[in-house]
Amino acid sequence: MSVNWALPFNTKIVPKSNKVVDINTYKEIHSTSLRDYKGFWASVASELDWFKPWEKVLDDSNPPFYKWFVGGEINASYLAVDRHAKSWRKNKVAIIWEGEPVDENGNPKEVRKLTYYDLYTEVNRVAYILRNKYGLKKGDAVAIYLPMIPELPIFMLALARIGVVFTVVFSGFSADALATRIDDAQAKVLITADGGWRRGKIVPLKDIADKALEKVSTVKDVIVVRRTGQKVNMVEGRDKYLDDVLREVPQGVYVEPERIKSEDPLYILYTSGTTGKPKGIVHDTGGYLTLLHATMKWVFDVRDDDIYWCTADIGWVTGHSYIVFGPLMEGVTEIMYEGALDYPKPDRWVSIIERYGVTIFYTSPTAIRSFMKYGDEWVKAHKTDTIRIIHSVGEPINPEAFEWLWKLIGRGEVPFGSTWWMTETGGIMISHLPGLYLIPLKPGTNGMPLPGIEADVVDDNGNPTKPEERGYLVIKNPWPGMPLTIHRDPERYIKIYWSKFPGMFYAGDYAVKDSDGYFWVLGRADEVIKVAGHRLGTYELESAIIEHPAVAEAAVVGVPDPVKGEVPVAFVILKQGVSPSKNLMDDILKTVRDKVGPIATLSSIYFVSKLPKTRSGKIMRRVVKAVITNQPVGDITTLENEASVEEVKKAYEEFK
Ligand code: 6R9
Repeated sequence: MSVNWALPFNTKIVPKSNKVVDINTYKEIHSTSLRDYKGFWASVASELDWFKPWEKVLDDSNPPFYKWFVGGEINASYLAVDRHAKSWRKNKVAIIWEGEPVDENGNPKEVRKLTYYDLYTEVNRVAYILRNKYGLKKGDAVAIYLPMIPELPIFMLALARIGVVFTVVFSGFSADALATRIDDAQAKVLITADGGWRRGKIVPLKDIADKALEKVSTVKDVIVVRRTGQKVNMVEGRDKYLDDVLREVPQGVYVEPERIKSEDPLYILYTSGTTGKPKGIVHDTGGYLTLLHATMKWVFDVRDDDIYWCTADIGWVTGHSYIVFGPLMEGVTEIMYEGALDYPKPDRWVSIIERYGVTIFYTSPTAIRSFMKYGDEWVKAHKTDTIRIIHSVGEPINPEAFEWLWKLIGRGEVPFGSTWWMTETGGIMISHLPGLYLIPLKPGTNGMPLPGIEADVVDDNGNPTKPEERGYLVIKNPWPGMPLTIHRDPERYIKIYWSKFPGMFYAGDYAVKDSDGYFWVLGRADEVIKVAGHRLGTYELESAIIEHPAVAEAAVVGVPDPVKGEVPVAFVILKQGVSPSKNLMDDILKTVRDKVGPIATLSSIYFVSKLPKTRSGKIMRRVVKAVITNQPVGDITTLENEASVEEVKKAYEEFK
């Protein structure tokens, strides 16, 4: 294959597809959908199976606490399993799962294939114990801390079935992070596993969970899934293995799915923000499922003969929406894997594509850049011509990474988009739409807002920016899938998202619209960083550093990284009398890993004696970041101590 690299900037690519339209046609379709966006979304929602139809499409009497499809009754578990189990899809494979350990030939030792009927049976069995043995009911909350095994979606669906709100905590978070989330959600039961496999090692989830449970008082019962099989501490009367509990379940149990009100919560997912502890984003049921249904069709164009693969972890929103609820609701066959994409060999990901004949591939720019680093040969050794659609998510995609994957596995012809959305939006908002109308692609862009979604880029005063001018990304209309609130903190919900620009949802991202009207999301405008696509608050990392007894103050900023997009670096002021050392550095790194989790590894620590601050004493991270990335520092009239700028620069350059 001869590859013509480096497409010029802003190249328009017309993929092979019968859905291609020009941008003006799309703009017309889009503005028509907005003329009556409530009616538009109502027509999408009517494609779902409701137990009872809604009385009102949108209750907007108390903004920004919007309620979609009020009066309607629905159940996510019913949509994801019962419907298929009762149809011709009964014996269709829902989930193909492979574990991490491999045999001497490099093939996965464990592969589980669950049909829709298997999934239906398991969800009912688990729902039965949750309701009958543990007494869980509507209004209760449960926390889930599991690795990527089929029991994770099974528990999520079982809880949704009986109307119990759950919060999934990513298995790369620490005991402290788990405890904070359990406590905020007031979870009564914790679902975990003995461990999970990651890069040849066992992540000791039960041990971590035990530490978390020392700090919280709400959890009365713990259910442990046996995965890795090592001995773990089981607390009498509190902890039980799932297989032991399931043994008591009568054969063929059926748990009637609860009739959930559309505006009732489905789950809480914690995410990082500018300041303070992580926020519990609460998603509703009817609106959320409507957006997922639309995006599965428009963005992924799923069909019954597809093998769909979203490489995210279910611990993040991408996994909730596009591994669990979206694909299963649509009845697709999907891949789920444990471990890493490049372990034990750099080509694990392409070997999965080849082994199962993946047709739709949804991944992240960080993953693509890490594959690139290993070289093309690993990819070329595998058959990937089943691929027909690619999308990426989590961070801006650089044109080089786009082009590399598009040419190597997309044969330079398949639709390939970068879907913009966030935990708060519930599902995809800005994207190319291979299943609906496809505008020409451009490497690096996000494309256009979906029909029914009024997104825009505005300046500091909330006015639309001119083409190519940087501004803030906002959403101007309510949309199905929007948050209900921040759990136990509605004031914060208003303040963070709805106060910067009255009447508009502020996403916290910088973006531009180009002269064709395409959206390009550039990155966060706040103190959030995306490390390998994972969302972290610099504030959380700083709070962890400050817990170290030798540290007086700390500022964390994200700096560009060729693979991970961004990595966190810390500038630390030590307490009087403490001198910097390599040991101290390692010790601070360990503190952060213990407090937040292995995903929060600082890439470097620089010791300084002062940090740029405002006269009121606030650390100016913006200035720190500008200095070390060689950008103009901008307005520093509020800076209290100019010498600090030089010091940060010096510390960074000396140790770089
Ligand atoms: C789904 C998810 C949200 C933040 C968001 C933005 C960044 C996500 C992107 C993207 C550019 C894309 N982001 N997708 N930036 N292009 N296609 O990632 O949710 O973890 O809440 O992060 O991720 O900065 O604000 P979440």
